[in-house]
Amino acid sequence: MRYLITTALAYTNGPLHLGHARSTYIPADIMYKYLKLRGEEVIHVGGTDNHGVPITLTAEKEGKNPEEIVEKYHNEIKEDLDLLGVEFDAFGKTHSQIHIETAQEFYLKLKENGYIYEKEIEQFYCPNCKKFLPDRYVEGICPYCGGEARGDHCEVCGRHLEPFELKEPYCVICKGKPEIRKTKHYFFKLSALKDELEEYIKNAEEMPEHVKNMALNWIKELHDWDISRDISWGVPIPGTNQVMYVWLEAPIGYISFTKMLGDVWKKYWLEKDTKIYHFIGKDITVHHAVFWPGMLIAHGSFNLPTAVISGGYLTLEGRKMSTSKKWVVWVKDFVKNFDADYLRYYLVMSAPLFKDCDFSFDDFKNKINNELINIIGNFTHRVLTFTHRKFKKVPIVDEGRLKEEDKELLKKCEETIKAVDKNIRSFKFRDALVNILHLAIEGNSYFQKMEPWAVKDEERLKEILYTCCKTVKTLIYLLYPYMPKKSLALLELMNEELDLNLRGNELKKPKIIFKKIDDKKIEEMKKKLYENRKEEKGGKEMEQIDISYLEKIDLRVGEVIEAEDIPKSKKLLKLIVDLGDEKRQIVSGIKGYYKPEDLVGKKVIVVCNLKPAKLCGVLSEGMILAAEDDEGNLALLTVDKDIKAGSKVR
Ligand code: B3M
Ligand code: ZN
Repeated sequence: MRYLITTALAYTNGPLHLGHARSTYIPADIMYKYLKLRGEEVIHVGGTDNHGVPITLTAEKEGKNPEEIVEKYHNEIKEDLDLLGVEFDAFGKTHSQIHIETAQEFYLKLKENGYIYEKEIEQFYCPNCKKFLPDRYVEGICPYCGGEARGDHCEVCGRHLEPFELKEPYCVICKGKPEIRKTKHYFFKLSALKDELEEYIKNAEEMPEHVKNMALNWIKELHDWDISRDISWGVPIPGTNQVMYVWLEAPIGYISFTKMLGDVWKKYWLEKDTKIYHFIGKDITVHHAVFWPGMLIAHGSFNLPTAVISGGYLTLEGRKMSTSKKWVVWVKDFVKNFDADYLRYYLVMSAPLFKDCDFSFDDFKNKINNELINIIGNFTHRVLTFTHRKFKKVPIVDEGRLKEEDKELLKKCEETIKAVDKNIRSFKFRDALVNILHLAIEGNSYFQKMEPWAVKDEERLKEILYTCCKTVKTLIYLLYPYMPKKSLALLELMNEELDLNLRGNELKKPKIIFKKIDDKKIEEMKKKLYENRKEEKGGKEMEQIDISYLEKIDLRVGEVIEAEDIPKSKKLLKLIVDLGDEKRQIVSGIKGYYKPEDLVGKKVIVVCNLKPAKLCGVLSEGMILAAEDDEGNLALLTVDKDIKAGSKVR
């Protein structure tokens, strides 16, 4: 059996953050290093995704051309991966000759096999810029909530939009008014592949259950796929002046980049007895478990994925990560302060790969200091220093002579090797790491129980330390895929090779391999992160005001006497509020948090002198106050004992 491991091709529109590392690259690298360690034929192929709207938008934002952006971030991404210790046999770019040719050949084969057809569609066109505008190049007013919206999505009410639904659309490049034009697009007949795809998914034995379920759900409603774009940045569709939709060509990169290795690429993509494992983040599961196998089936020559391993999301300090809100930790900033191996350990140990998990600096510090260092670090250090002091080298003894308790620990080593093998091969990276940790716990208690410092009989002492060293060697071997640098550093102290044998070599002078995490660095990184957040929230610290400023705001207690839904809007409710001497109509963005009927009778706090405005076409004469937290919870401000409607708030 041979194995091809691939990792999702990162968009070259920014460097890597901890989320990328956790969902995709670290688990893939563990799999790769492990299989290699076991002597399997395995390669890891990856690279970057250079086409598509995210790239051109970034280029425009940074005032550069797309090539420059691609070059810059391709290199940064590769450096980030090196810093993490992630190794590749081939690392390519989709903006490269080999990829463009491979993608075009692939496309022509789809066409030859009858899976491509033409259809006329309508698209926005900017007469000023003389180009068709992809969805994200058009902005305007959301027809549902009146907020500012992008061509495909309204940020205010969160709805998905079709570009033609936008009111007052404008071109994001020149702000001009686009027109609607007809254009001929190419479609991939995905819907024709339903049965084949279903059979493939059902029979994919190693496909994780949650991926299977997601894929089978998607297959129920398969639509054909518009695969052409009227832009110039991308892989040209042969015989047209359009380029391929980025999701058609990007996965072909897995093949193109394998070709960088020469003729062996054929073994992986064309010959039997190959397992293909795609490691990805869970948001692109359907692309890898449905669209991509669909393309491969339609093409007809290549091996299909054996498994799509989709890692869960990583939140940061309990909140969703967001690069635009600067709520993010970049790989390169992190490894400036902490060992990459500690990150690898922590991200695996925090949660099973398929579950979402949280990164918190304090938890990171605690797990590393109390678990990794206190257990694994402590055991390996004690054994190596003690053995060095006593014998200068690993004493080799006849295993047949060992005592029951020694044999028991050695048996535990064997069992751990088996358990780790089973777990890693079924993508249970955390379970395998727990197996390893348990072996170290057993090792520690054996050391404690045997009290080697009190053993006078030299032969017995040799047996005990042999057993300990063998356990340390097993730990080093099994830890290597998880923490390659630490593992090699321990190996160096043992003067040993990366295998399961003990040679009785001279030990090097012991030193501490697992150093505790520095509190100061944790505090520094946390401070930096939270400062970004402050900046994001209100620029600098909020300005101080005096009381007269507050007096300008007419705050009063109002009683909600009517509340009704505004069906067109996802967020808004229409309220009639009694202010004692008058009644006002107020539109409030609290739909989803309160049912209209539950609002009636509530006393709320109203800003009465706010300029009237129309929201979603409905007049609003004031605003009611509510508190909102970062997790999206919302609560209305109210009075804590009954008081007349109209009472002033001061
Ligand atoms: N470039 C990145 C993402 O959506 C995307 C992956 C392509 S893999 C073929 O996460
Ligand atoms: Zn324009």
